Amino acid sequence: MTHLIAWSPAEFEAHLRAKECSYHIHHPFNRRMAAGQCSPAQIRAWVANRFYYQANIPLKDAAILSNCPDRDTRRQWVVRILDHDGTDIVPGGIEAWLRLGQAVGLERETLLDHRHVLAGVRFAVDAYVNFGRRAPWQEAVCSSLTEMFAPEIHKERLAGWPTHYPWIEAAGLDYFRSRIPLAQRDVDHGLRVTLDYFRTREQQQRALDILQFKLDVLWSMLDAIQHAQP
Ligand code: AHQ
Repeated sequence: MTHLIAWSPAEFEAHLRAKECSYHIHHPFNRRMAAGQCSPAQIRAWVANRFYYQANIPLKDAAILSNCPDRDTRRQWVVRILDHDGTDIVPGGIEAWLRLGQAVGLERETLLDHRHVLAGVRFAVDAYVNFGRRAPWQEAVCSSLTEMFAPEIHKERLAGWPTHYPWIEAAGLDYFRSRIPLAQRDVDHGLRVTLDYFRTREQQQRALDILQFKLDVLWSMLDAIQHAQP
């Protein structure tokens, strides 16, 4: 086997970022949603199914914490759980998503009991959480790097939904607004861990494969939601 030379950190990051082409912003369902072509029922289905993903992020992040022996990394990673679960002072992302649910006409209980979650969405999200539990913690950190591309999709929703979906109360979009700085903070940390841990060219290719797995998780969720469209 020919011995491949490892990419420099800058080259490695560029290869990671080149996977943007597989990001779910390009999925046909998201293109239709961004163009204002979704019915209220289709928006509600998306919100209810994405809540299963949101509610599972803290479980995935707690699994990474439990696998990570490095105190400094844990001190940086633990904030992700509080960002979603909230504290006595800030309600957090899960509460903000429940607010989005209310803004599109979904009662809290119908999100919290996951009654609308599709088999394909549950399968994809559970695959992600189980990867977080079983993979080396550095690999699980690498899988979160789809958030390199998240600010763009949040900005797309904030720019388009008020015009395309005026029936959705503006406060419901607060979650998207809140994630933009948090995503950028999280990606800075996740990239430092990833660029430091995956050193050889074979390891760097493993990182690209892990990122593709997570891109497929997000893409599969929209496949399931699109397929179930009334
Ligand atoms: O709201 C999102 C979020 O909190 C996270 C955490 C991160 C992870 O740990 O995998 N990924 C992620 C994402 C969020 N929102 C998605 C969206 O489209 O609104 C994007 C998703 C991501 O890009 O991974």
